[in-house]
Amino acid sequence: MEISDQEWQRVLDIWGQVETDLPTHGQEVIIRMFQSHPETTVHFPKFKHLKTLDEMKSSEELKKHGTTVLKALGRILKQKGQHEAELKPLAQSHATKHKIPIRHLEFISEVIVAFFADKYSADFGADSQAAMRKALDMFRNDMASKYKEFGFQG
Ligand code: MNR
Repeated sequence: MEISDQEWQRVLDIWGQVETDLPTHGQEVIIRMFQSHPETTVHFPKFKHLKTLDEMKSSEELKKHGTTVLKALGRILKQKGQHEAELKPLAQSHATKHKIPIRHLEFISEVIVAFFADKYSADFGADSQAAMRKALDMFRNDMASKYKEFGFQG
């Protein structure tokens, strides 16, 4: 899969805006994932007690997790595909410890694109959305191959 310099530029431009407040963006991504794909919550015993949207919004732990996820994703995207070093430990933990199916990585990818499109309607148009989708597809593909190396079919 080829991602052009211009496409990476689009991805990193929007990321520059996301990075101005990772906790708020991270919180929203996790909450949207839980709400649109409730089956993702099974991986998080630590968030089982959060029943309502208000409880999710008030959880500092959830916000902290969202920040961790976006921080890691940002580090990966900035490698513009040369992300082996960043991806490997993440694939290892998600394959062998958390056991997160690739399908669930697809859910979070969809959520990320939809949320940024809502929040940044002026600066994240069709071309930028397509570029971000390509970058997240690449991320998922590479996660899937690494999963297999770790013996997880995903
Ligand atoms: C932890 C990044 C998607 C479930 C982590 C950690 C990072 C991380 C970093 C902490 C270090 C570690 O354990 O490797 C990501 C990125 C994702 C992603 C980047 C894609 C953009 C998902 C999806 C999940 C999921 C989708 C489930 C539906 C988990 C769980 C933990 C974790 C469970 C452990 C949480 C805890 O502290 O108990 Mn993840 N993720 N993650 N992740 N992720």
